[in-house]
Amino acid sequence: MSERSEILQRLSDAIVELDIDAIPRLCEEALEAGVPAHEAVIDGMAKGMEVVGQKYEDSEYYLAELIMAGETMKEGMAVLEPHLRAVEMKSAGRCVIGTVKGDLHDIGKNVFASLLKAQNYEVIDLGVDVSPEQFVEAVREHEPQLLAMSALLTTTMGGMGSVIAELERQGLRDGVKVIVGGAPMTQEFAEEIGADAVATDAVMGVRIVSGWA
Ligand code: B1M
Repeated sequence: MSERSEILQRLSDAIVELDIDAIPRLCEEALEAGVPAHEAVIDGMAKGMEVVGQKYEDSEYYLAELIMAGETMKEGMAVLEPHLRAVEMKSAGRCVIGTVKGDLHDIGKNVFASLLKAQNYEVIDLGVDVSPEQFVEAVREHEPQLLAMSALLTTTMGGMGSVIAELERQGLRDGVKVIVGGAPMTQEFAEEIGADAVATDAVMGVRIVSGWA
């Protein structure tokens, strides 16, 4: 195993083991070894999150472990976020972003927002559990070029369609590009709700929107 893949594996393992004390040091080690920050997030810590999710499905982990895994990943993000500058792209514009109503998952959204900021986007983050009315109001107020919505639950992703329908109803849809993201997204879903693009990982998402700039 190369040094890089060994470090990525250790990052993933630390998330699975909920090792909140070790994660900042491991992130520092990854950076020192020349691993780009976005790779440490996506190919390291987020891989561990997939294992955590699987353990939760297998009833090996419970809600307490999900919470702890989220906290552990946030500790790692605190170290890596200032270094999320590795994706080379031109761009700039304004983006309104949020996690849809009923959904409290924000780690992936925050990764996407950090990467956008690193590309000189002005990011207006509405947080989690954002209602269609709040999204539409923010689009009216801030007139962004980009609206980015995140959802991790299959039960909440439908809310994205309500936002787009409301933008259309209020005559705001043509002025903004819409990208939807999160693990349960599919191209078919994005087409069905009338989104301009879909991303199941944050780097992919930033590449897509950079192409629009
Ligand atoms: Co929850 N949870 N969770 N959870 N949680 C999942 C999503 C789940 C898949 C676990 C499982 O069962 N395997 C499952 C959803 C099942 C489903 O809908 N089919 C689930 C469940 C069921 C739940 C609860 C219902 C549990 C309960 O209460 N019984 C509950 C719901 C609460 C709510 O939202 N109303 C719940 C709660 C939580 C915590 C709060 C404890 C915590 C979140 C903490 C937080 O976000 N602050 C949590 C966690 C940590 C997870 C897992 C383990 C990890 C998610 C994560 O942060 N991954 C997750 C299992 C999994 O994902 N395998 C799970 C790391 C992150 C970097 O990845 O968020 O996928 P991700 O983001 C990626 C891409 O998706 C993409 O880029 C990121 C990086 O590449 N991306 C975008 C995301 N948004 C984007 C937007 C873009 C572009 C790309 O543009 C707009």
